[in-house]
Amino acid sequence: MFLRPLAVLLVTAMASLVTAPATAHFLVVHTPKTALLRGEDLPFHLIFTHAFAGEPSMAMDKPERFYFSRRPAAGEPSEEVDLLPYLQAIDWQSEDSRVPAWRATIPRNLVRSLGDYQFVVEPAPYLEAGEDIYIQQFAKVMVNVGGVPGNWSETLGLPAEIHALNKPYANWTSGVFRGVVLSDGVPVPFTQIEVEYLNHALDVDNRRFEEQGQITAPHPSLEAIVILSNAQGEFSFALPKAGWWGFAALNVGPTKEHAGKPLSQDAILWVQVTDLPPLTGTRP
Ligand SMILES: [Cu+2]
Repeated sequence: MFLRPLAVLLVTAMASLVTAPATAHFLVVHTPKTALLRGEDLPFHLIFTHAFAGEPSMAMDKPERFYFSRRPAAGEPSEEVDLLPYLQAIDWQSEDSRVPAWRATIPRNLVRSLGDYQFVVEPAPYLEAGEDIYIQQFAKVMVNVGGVPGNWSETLGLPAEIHALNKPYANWTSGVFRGVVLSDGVPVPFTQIEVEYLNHALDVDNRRFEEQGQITAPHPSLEAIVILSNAQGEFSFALPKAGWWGFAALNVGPTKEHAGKPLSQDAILWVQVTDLPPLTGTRP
């Protein structure tokens, strides 16, 4: 009886080592624009990588689920639209080799209606051979069409999920983003969240990240910034730079084992940040 809790403790300790800043795996779910004026074809890339460093990337199996959730009309329950048929396998440059990744073009007729679209990727568990553990990152990106509000503030019942308290597509640089870490819908207090900037632009034609990152971090703790949720499972983070910021709550999902090995079910949320444009007019 003593061995098992000890083993769990050891596994937890090892998991925190695995997820130390310099080695933070991150499922990047990228589409160029999340605040749209009208429906248009939406290109997506799904890459299991290291968001700040841009490498190495890991081989990604076909996701178990890829869909969006939207509310057809005010007052109606949200519904899911399966997007798996749009996924295409690609190879993505990772150091000196190429690894499986995914792309999709979501046709504009699926995103014609005004309102919010919560895009979700539920990947298959990934075996991190170096640590002999599985990682499964439930990732969300939200798109809005036309500025009409929708279901952005709804949770979707994922095993590991970040509940957005701000619209992830409507953030000025320096604004504060807030969220709640959930495990099967229940807030997780004092849990670790990694915050990473998508530091390398996607070169989609050559299926690689651009070599030159935008930020050179003077210290590893500024590459993957680690914050904790508070006693209510909430966190906040001031967004210092335009672009994409990823939030990853690690090992919060309820399922802790897969195929006889430890499983880390992580929650990912991507937030797009916009610079304030040059000011015009007279100050009120
Ligand atoms: Cu890693």
